[in-house]
Amino acid sequence: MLFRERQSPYFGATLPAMADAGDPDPEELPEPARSRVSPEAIEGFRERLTRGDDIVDPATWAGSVPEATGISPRVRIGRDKWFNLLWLLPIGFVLLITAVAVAKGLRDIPAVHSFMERYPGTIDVPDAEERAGFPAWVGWQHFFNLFMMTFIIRSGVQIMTDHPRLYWTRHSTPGRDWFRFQKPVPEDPLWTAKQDSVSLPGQIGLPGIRHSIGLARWWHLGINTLWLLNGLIFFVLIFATGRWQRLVPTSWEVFPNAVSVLIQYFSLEWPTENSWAAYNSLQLLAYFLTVFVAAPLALVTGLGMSPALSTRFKRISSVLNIQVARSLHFLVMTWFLLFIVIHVTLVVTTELLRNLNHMYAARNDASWVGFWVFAASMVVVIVGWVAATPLTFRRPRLVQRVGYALIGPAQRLFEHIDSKPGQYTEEDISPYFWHNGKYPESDEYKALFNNNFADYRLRISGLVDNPVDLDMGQLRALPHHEQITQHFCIQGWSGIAKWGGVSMRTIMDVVKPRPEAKWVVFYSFAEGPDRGIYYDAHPIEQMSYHLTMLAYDMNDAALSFGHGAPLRLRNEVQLGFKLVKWIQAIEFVEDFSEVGGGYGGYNEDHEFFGYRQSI
Ligand SMILES: Nc1nc2c(c(=O)[nH]1)N[C@H]1C(S)=C(S)[C@@H](COP(=O)(O)O)O[C@H]1N2
Ligand SMILES: [Mo]
Repeated sequence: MLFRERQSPYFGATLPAMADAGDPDPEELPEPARSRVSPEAIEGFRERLTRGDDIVDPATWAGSVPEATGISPRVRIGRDKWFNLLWLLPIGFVLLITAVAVAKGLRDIPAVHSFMERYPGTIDVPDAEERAGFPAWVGWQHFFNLFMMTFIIRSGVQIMTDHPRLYWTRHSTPGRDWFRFQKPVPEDPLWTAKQDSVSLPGQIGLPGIRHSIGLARWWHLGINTLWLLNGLIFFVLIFATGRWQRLVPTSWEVFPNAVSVLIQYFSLEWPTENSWAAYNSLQLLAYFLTVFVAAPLALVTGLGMSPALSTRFKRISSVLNIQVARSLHFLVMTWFLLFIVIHVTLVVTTELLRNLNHMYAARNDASWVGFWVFAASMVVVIVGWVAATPLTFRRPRLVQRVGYALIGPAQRLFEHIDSKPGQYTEEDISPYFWHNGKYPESDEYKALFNNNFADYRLRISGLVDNPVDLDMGQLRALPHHEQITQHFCIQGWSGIAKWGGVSMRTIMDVVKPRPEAKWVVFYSFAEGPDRGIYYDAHPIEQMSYHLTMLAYDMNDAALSFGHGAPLRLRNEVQLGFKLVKWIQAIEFVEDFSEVGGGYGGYNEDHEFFGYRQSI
């Protein structure tokens, strides 16, 4: 098995946690190589960048990646049996029929009959009249919630298709996924996470096409900030007006009453409703769980996937690691979907007009007013639904800009986290580490590789006092820095590895950036999927973080071809795509607007990613 070979030689052995090599003393650094890098040499790299389009053409998207369909979702049972979830449809149908028969039978039993007389379904609250009815703000918030949910769920599913597997451990080991809608991972040793991604129909996914996670994330994270704001206003208002009492169970009797309602629903003799005044107990529990458990859990599990936060809040992330967070985030979405289906079914089948009047017209009668307001609001939802994907294709830069305006402040905040090493030990190293990206194909790279990088020179230039050319010997002679850290790919997989190399602090001590230098651009030997060399820009502030380094070793062996030989970047507050592999040059710049397409990196230019991705 290939991934066994890639294990650390120490894997499984218990070794003490590693200490940080500490800040090297600049005085002790070896004399930097005499520079042969002229600013022009670096300018040459810029000419080899490409700009990227301002529209999305599905035919040429992401290097003309062909559409790929997944398979029906499966859950793993035991070591390697997979249960196809489509079976839940017939099984669910049979269970439903059975439940109806059982519930009807139960009602004929005298004891059950008296139980249901005792617990009719709705708890009488003495002062319920004070809080009866639905003010207009509830209706508005309900509408905004529903409208935004359509985008959040569609883009969320889209994000998931970029790595269509779920795990309970941060190792993301093939075959250890508990859920997947993609075939088993092929034996191909250089199989990439991008190859593993699947497409969705454009009216389900947002935007649907394969590997469109950059755009999907703007929708997801951007709308999420608005959705959270809507939720926050809702919380403030329900507590300020005392209406929270309609949503929070305050007596244990809610449970027997909920059971009673369940029997009533399944026996098809439905409870008499008076939701204007109070919800029945089952409804109350469902709303309570949705508002006070599922919604906050969606936020917490969402943030649990952030590299910056996970590296900072070690305690929390040891339990809520990225894969647990991602799995729970998916289960929360499943809850929301189930809730929506059942909620809508019951609204329609229990006094539809009265229910619509409650939520859409703030009145308690059976007139058609609420229905027409609802119908108008549905037009807005449908237009939004249908327009979202075409709009994303026509105006991807707008989606990128608005998304960044909404979520950028949080991302910038989380980036100011300079975590110390020591979060993981050798025992934590992943047995399998996914590959990703487009491998270098140039003759120049092949020649260097075949010569074991004897002729390799890392060129560092730009706004520095001391531009240098460093060969592998010189790089290895610089103070050694090691860290065991977790990689967070934007697509959703993760893995822990031990990286050995040179701290970027050491590099900066050698090259001495000028005060004007604000960004550091890393150029690769490899091209991106749309041609033009792969590059990415990082804020200079993060170059002196403890966990920012150039790695030439991985798990105590020289970096392999697939993982970025001879040199790759690690900056642990950022997502994987910013960690350029096969580095050939580094340039210090004032800003990146003149570099490539001007968005801060290859994926930023070509696939509308953000240049800060700490979430
Ligand atoms: N030159 C280059 N570097 C790259 C990429 C790429 O396509 N080209 N992909 C990035 C992405 S998306 C990820 S997740 C990591 C993957 O690193 P790995 O293959 O070592 O896991 O490399 C990053 N660096
Ligand atoms: Mo990635």
